[in-house]
Amino acid sequence: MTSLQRIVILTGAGVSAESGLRTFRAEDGLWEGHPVEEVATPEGFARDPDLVQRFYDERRAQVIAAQPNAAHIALGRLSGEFAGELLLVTQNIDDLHERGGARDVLHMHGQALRVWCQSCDARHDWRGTLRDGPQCPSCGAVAMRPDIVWFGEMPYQMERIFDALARADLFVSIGTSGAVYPAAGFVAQASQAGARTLELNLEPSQGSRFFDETQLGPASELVPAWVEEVLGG
Ligand code: BJW
Ligand code: ZN
Repeated sequence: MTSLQRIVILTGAGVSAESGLRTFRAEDGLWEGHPVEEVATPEGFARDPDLVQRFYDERRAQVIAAQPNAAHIALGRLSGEFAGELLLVTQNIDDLHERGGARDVLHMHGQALRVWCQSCDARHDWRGTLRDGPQCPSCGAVAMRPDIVWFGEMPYQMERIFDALARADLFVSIGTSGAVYPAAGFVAQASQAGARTLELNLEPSQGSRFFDETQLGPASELVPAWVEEVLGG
C-alpha cells in the first residue's frame, strides 16, 4: 500500500444508512410512496412544486438530525492523514462526511442544506423549509429550489472528477448500487485508466463485475478496516 499516491472514493446512500438515512432503492427505500418522476426531475418539480418542496423539507430535517457513523469518521481520518492525493466524491446530499471530519468533499448530486435561487442564480446555505415560499436573501424573489441534481440535469464538477479518475491509482466505491449514471460509469473509467478498483458494499452493485475486488458487509465495519490498512501501510 505504500506506493499508493492517488485515491478517488465514490460514496452512495449506503454509507449513510447506518446513520438512519434511508437508501433509495431498498424495499423500504426513500422513494416508496413518491414515484421518482414526481420528486426527482425538473418536470416533476414544475408539475407539483409543493409536493417536491415538502419532500425535501423533510429530507433536510432528517439530515440535520442524523449523526456521522464509523464509516464517515474513518473517511474523515483518511482525508486528514493520507499523504497522497485524495478526492472524496459523494452522491449523497447529506453533510455527514464533513461532520465526520472530511475536507473538500465533492457533492456531485448537490446538497440538502443548500438552496438555489432560480431568479438570480445565487446559492445559499439553508436549514429551514422552502414550502412556505421564503424570499431569496440576495434578490428577494420567491424562486428557490433545493440545490440538488435531478434526473436529466448535469451533476456538479464532472471535469474535476474525470480528471482525478484518469490519474487515480485506486478507485473505491462505497455503498452505491451503481444504478445511476454518470457515477455508475466511474469504475470502468478508472479501470481503463489503469487504477485498481475496490468495492465496499452490503450487496454487490450492478457493476460489481467491473471491480478488481469486492468486499461485502456494512460500511461501518468495512470502511474503518480498509482505512486502517491504507494508513497502516
Ligand atoms: C450499504 C449499507 C450499509 C445499504 N453499508 N452499504 C445511460 C447512461 C448514462 C446516463 C443515463 C443512462 N440512462 C439514463 C441516464 C440518465 C440518468 C440515469 O442514470 N438514469 C438511470 C435510472 C439509468 N442520469 C442522470 O440524469 C444524471 N445526469 C446526467 O446523466 O447528465 C448527463 C451527463 C452525461 C454524461 C456525463 C455527465 C452528465 C443525473 C442523476 C441525478 C441523480 N439524482 C439522485 C436524486 C438526488 C435527489 C435526492 O436525493 O432525492 O441522486 S437519484 C438517486 O440515486 C440519488 C443518489 O445519489 C443516486 C444513487 O443512489 P445510491 O447512492 O447508489 O443509492 P441506492 O439506494 O441505489 O443504493 C444503496 C446501496 O447501498 C446499495 O448498493 C446497498 O447494497 C448499499 N447499502 N446499506 C454498505 N450499511
Ligand atoms: Zn435570488
